[in-house]
Amino acid sequence: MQVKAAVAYSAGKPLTIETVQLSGPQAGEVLVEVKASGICHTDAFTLSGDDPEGLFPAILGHEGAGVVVEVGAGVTSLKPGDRVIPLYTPECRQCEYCLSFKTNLCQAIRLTQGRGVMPDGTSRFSIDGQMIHHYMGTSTFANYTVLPEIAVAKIREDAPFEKVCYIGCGVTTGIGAVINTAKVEPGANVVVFGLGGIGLNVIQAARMVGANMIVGVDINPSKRALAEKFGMTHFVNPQEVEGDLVPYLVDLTKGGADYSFECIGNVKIMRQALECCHKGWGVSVIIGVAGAGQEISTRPFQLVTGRVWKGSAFGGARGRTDVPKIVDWYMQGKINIDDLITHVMPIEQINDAFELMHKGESIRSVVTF
Ligand code: NAD
Ligand code: AHE
Ligand code: ZN
Repeated sequence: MQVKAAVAYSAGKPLTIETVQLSGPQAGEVLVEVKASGICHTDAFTLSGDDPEGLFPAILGHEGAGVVVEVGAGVTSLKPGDRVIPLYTPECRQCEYCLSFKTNLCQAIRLTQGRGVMPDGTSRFSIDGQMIHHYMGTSTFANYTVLPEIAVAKIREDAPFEKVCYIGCGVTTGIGAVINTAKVEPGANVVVFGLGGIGLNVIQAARMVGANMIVGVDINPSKRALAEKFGMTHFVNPQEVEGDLVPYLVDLTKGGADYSFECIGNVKIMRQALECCHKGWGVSVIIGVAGAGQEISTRPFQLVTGRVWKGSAFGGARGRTDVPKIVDWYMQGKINIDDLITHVMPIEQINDAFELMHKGESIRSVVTF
């Protein structure tokens, strides 16, 4: 079938709206009509050329919501008409990783996903006979996409696509990092670096679980008001701090953060996020994604003296199990998504969405088809 897609032909170039050929779902796959897709910083990261796994040409996008229109042979958990959220972290419930219950990183299709193809090793997308890569197994910047059944979360019928698409990455990542990865407890002091689409969800989850101080750190002062609305109690602009940021934050939190979260993707800030943690027990969670060749460093003494460095992918969430629950939380008014979606635009304007992100003028832009 012919579909409308924003194609990334090469690193650092704007996306191009094209008519692309999409072949139907094979056994174990489903065809989904994508109704809306958020734009996450990770899409910009891959488009920039910094992603070691970045492949071109590709159809990016991993924060979508839509409707199943066709299922391939053997698909049992989904049917045409089901509302769904594509999962870049699938949940097969059979692999060693899923069965361990120690991680959400299902590895059933990770290899082919990283190579930009479906589990059978081929792509469903092409343009004039030229193969186009899938991205993160989801490729939601197209009005139709094909997904493995295990990479699809079925959600309730009344959930609005333009809002719940954000649960496909940013909301779940931020909230899950607090609840699943760090397991922040009531009364904890939390420091959040980066008040964008991820950091603000970390803040709303920290408030939900009853954190005491919620310190937000960002170089863009325009993020302050919304962060306060979501629960931030103290704002720190590193550019206005005299001297080193780390001792400033340790002082502010009276000994250091119980939990810190890096939501930027900057390895220097990851170090600050670890080192502002409380001696003896502070836990720092890396969420930000850093480019090829970047490495983190600290004095081992920081760890010897009890600080813990952790990472979190998709908020530690098991997608098919947890995503429908987070959709319910939104529908019940337990979490705020509406205020974080600052821009909605047709797919034709997708390059404007990237520009708004780079200028720091959006939290989440959502494209519709
Ligand atoms: P975003 O662009 O919306 O937000 C980034 C924020 O960081 C902005 O508010 C910006 O002003 C701030 N910032 C930039 N440099 C800073 C600095 N030096 N000091 C303080 N603040 C600074 O991005 P996002 O969509 O929220 O994504 C954040 C990061 O999380 C990205 O690296 C993204 O790739 C990553 N991410 C990871 C996962 C995961 O599963 N681990 C999921 C989604 C996103
Ligand atoms: N491909 C990159 C890493 C990108 C990355 O870390 N992705 C996160 C999700 S970011 C969503 O916005 C993730 O889930 N990682 C786990 C995984 O298996 O990819 C690289 O450095 O190679
Ligand atoms: Zn993302």
